[in-house]
Amino acid sequence: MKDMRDFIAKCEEEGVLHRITAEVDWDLELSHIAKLNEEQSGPALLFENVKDYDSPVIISVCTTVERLAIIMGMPRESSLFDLYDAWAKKGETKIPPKWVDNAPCKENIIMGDDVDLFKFPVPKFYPLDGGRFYGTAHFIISKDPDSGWVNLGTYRSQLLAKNKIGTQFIKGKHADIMLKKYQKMGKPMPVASIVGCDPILFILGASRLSAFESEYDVAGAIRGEPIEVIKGETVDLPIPAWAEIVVEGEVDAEKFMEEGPFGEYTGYYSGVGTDPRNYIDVKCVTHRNNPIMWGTTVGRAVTDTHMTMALSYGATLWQQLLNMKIPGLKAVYCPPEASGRFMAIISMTQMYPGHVDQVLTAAISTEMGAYGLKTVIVVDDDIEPWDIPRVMYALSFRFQPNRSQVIKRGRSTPLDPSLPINAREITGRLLMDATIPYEWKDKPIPIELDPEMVKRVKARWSEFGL
Ligand SMILES: Cc1cc2nc3c(=O)[nH]c(=O)nc-3n(C[C@H](O)[C@H](O)[C@H](O)COP(=O)(O)O)c2cc1C
Ligand SMILES: [Mn+2]
Repeated sequence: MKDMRDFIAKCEEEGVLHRITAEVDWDLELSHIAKLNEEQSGPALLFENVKDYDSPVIISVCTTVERLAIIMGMPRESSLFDLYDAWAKKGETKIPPKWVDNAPCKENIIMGDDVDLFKFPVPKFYPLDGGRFYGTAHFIISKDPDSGWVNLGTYRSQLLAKNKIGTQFIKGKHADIMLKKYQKMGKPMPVASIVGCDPILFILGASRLSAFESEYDVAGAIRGEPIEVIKGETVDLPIPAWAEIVVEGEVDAEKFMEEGPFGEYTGYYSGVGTDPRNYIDVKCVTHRNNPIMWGTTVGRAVTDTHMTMALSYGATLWQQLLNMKIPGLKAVYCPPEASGRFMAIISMTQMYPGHVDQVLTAAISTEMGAYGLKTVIVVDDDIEPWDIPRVMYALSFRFQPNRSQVIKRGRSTPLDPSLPINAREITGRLLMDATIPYEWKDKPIPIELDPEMVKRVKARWSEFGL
């Protein structure tokens, strides 16, 4: 799969994409159809007749585990954990991108004053959103001025003017770290925003790889071949050759525009009004003929964004835990209902006293877990971490508050609505031990049915009228 068009073809073959030919308004109508469709685990939607526009919009790409499996090139019936495990293993080798000289993303090149982003069918998602959001299922490419490390990060972009889109690089995100270096050098940071491409690139844009790791190299590793890239027209950055729409420009750390709010994946609006934020001053746009605009729904779980995060965050957490080489780890589950990032459930085989405590603290020490992960639950290996009724059982009959811990301080996400709106930088964490302690000599004796009696009862079953 090299681009969005391959994904569409594959989904049509598998019967999980639906084309909507009726006219639909980009103003709330499109996003509301998508949200309601996602609540019933519907197909990916390709809107071919968007009011005021000639080009299509695709949405609900990542909403089901089945479609995530299609994107990863895995069997349709794979579980989320199968995808984590494949990602963790393939992602260990890195395959850097390959430069090409000609690319479909250059079919149309628009420079300077001719740039007009209102020519693309950009949706407005929720009633109190500050405007239309050009960048939801997109990512921003930037380069570290010291090391040349190329980063892909998904940071929302509001359409602010015909040649300006907002950015919201939350503190410590890789683009934020880079932007601060450009600021010290007294220069704006060259960037490119990519819309519509091999979906694995967007999922990687939203994943929390460690600093100095390029999302391109991991995408290549998952694909088993390098991602094809081409130089930008005005920026010295590698651009995915098969992208639908490429916005090139620069971000000046000292220039701001009013941005937001946006109906976020927490189910609440980010903030209460607008906030001054940096923006991309667009110098050039290149796009394919009949470019496909791509959006992702946010809002209350579970939507497309939650599924994207459940894969990207869960897979990175699993990979980073495996890299710690702790014995006994069996599986991890990051529930989509928690957006794959507020809660992690880990199942493990205990091998020594204190082993569970090691795993609980390891999870919040990974790059992934050190950011916003609030609750970690460890269960014994007889329970699958995605089997929520069994997890509830363990939380009732094995969990003991006195063997669990509250960590008072850790890095939070400023979007967590459980914290006061002006104090969201630091979060607490809860580490829940829902296992039977390894060191207990006398363990509770589980009730097993008598096998002979089961046989006898089954033989007589019809006699009981059951
Ligand atoms: C749809 C969507 C929108 C997102 N918006 C933002 C955002 O506005 N700001 C931000 O810092 N992170 C945002 N994220 C989360 C980042 O993509 C994620 O933290 C990622 O790790 C950032 O890349 P980096 O690790 O290379 O900095 C968003 C994720 C998704 C899926
Ligand atoms: Mn990164």
